[in-house]
Amino acid sequence: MTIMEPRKHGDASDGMIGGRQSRFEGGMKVTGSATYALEYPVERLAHAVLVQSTIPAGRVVKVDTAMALAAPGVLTVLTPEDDLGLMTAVDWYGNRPENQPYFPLPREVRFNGQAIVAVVAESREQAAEAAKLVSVTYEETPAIASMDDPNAGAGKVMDNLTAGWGDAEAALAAAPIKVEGEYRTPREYHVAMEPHGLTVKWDGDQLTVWEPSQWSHGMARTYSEWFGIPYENVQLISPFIGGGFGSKGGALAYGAVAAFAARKLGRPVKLAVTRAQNFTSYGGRAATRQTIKLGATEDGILQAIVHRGVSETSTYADWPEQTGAATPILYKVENFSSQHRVVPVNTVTPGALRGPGKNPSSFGIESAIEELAYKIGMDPLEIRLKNYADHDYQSGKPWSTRRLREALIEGAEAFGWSRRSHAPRSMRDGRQLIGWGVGCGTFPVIQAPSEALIRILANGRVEVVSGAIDMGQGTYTILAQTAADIFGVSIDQVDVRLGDSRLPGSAIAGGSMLAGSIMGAVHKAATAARDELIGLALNDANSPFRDTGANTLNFSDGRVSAPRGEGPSLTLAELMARLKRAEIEIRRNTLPEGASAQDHHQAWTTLSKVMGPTMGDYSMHSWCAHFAEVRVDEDFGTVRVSRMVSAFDCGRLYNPRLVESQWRGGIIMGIGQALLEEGLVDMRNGRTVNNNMGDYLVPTNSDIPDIQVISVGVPDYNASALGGKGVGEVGIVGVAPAIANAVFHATGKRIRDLPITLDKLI
Ligand code: MCN
Ligand code: MOS
Repeated sequence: MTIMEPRKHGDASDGMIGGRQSRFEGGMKVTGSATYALEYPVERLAHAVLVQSTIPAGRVVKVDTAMALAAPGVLTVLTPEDDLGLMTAVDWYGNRPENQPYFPLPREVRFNGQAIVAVVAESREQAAEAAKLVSVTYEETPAIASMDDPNAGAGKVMDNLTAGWGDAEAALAAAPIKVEGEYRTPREYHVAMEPHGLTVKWDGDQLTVWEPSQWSHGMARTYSEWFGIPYENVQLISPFIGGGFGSKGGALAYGAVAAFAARKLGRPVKLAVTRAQNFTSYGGRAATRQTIKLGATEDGILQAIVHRGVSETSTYADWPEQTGAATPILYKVENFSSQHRVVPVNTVTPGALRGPGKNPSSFGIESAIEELAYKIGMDPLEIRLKNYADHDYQSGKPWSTRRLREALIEGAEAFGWSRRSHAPRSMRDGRQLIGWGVGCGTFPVIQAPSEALIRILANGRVEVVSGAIDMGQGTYTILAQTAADIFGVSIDQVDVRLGDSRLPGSAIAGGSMLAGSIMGAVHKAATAARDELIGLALNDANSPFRDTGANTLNFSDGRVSAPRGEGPSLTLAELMARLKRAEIEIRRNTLPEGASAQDHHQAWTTLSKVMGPTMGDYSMHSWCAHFAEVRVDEDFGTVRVSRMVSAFDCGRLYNPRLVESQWRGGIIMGIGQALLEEGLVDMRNGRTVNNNMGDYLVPTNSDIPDIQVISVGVPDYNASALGGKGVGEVGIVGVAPAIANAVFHATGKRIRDLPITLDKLI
């Protein structure tokens, strides 16, 4: 790319940190030259197709494979009868049960849509055809379809999610103003554009896996542990991913099945999970329900928050969708009590979906605070500012940075909030009722170690190498910018290699933690490589800088020169030639000095070295305020979001163009959550009814209005080495309540149950 302007202080050009460089790999993705996991040209490929259970609970008694095996092209059929000889892998934190076998095709059926059989054939079509001929006999047992099932029970309390201070019940009882509401969110799904699947190949005991991944090292570890082979024997390759949103962080049962089949057949295997199968091959966002009671003074000062939440989990693992995740930190409150339970039902274990916990949690608290505002006749913006939290009341720690007040004020200004009339149904445009609503969001700063390698080549190119992932959020681009910045070269001179477990270790592309982590490592490695080059240039007998008397060198405009512009000026290639160097290679990580090899392995392949937002001296989070305008058709009840303005504090932005795109993407998902998305469960058999993109609705372009995004952040050097906070998830948090609040303003109807569909309004 061309550098648009000379570099000035605080005015970074596109290719530098803080510049608006467009996506480094964008052209490859849109022209089809980016190769995805299922597109690798591997010879002698066999194709696996999954058969999923059709009952919600019970046991596979018998699988009749005779007809499938006799079908054309079929190579093998795997069933619960087969002992695949696999071992259970570690959990996210590195804990591993001793000698625990792993059955990716289990005999026990825990949910409808569980993989129980795999058919492998010469072609995908043959495998799919033969899969229809597999006949499964079940012994069915009673099932709980969802937490609304009368037999579901109250579930179990998650002690680690219980929070409290002051005396919330007493303060609530004594408060002159009280509001109480129950807020619900349905099952939601990632529906990334690229469905799941993998291509897998063995060379002896070396396993190569091409699989879309948010975490190449963590997934490689899982494969190595399943198959009892050294970690180094697995290579997980994932340079391009068509979206993950939390669904591609871990290896899944079908991956074990495909890898086993490949080993058994002595041939590479490809397994494409169908769109329908994607709905049950891993978990989406759990359905949630939460009750919030607020106590306040007559002039709207919060006295107490009592929160009780519950989410669905599976019968075999606890995944809490933490309804109390945002509740304690959005407002100043001296008396607080929160509890979260999980209710086991016959579903695949739910998982992380963009903004896990914070997202449904903000729907609760941001709706409730608005109900309080209306009860006392106060402007919803004013009540938020009035109860502004000066520090984190939960941890007792100061905020590292929290520009939520600025977000509320600047967002309101840009939106034109002062022109709002308070009463519901007081703004209209013909038959359309107009509503304006606000909602706040937050997401924690999560820190993790990372590693990176920098190479300066003889031809003057700079390489950045890391196993980190870019699933669309911009990792390639911001790392290229970092190297370009440090070496003072055009971004065209930088190559970035990512997405391979054999490359240096990296944080997961999850929890909005990757950018801060990997930028720190690349910055450190690139600075060290530049220092090494400076050292050589000042001391090497062949260097033109040797006799300049300089003690450092400048790197800018593609040239290396002595300070004050005196003396020689060389390109990187010219300097490398003079130094007779083929390459300078430096590897650096952000682990503490003296970390052991075991520490390294743990750091890249588990989450055991990850730091939460309050583990240091501060409480660190990203913040946002969303302002939504809706238009509700008075006759039909249809809701359209006609305008959004959102202001964010995410600290320093490494690339504002990509950040704005991240924020908009989150907001668009939030609009989908508010108005469209809802996984429907058949209460008779626990089946996911709308397991396709025709019936599981996500927003299209024509559902999305103009979205204005504003940054109010300042660099936060507690949050990360370069001052940025997390960006990828905070955008979705707080959108749904902003829209629900706008719908209330438009219609006078408070919808506490997402999505806001027209049947709930008329
Ligand atoms: N960024 C920046 N300045 C910062 C922080 C981030 O410029 N201070 C920009 C960078 O372009 C960076 C991106 O924002 O690549 C996201 O950074 P970060 O917030 O650290 O998030 P991660 O890199 O860890 O990405 C994961 C995050 C998560 S957890 C989900 S879920 C999500 C998201 O990213 N899924 C996505 N954004 C997604 N975007 C796309 N296109 N596809 C997904 O599946
Ligand atoms: Mo994001 S849900 O943490 O991958």
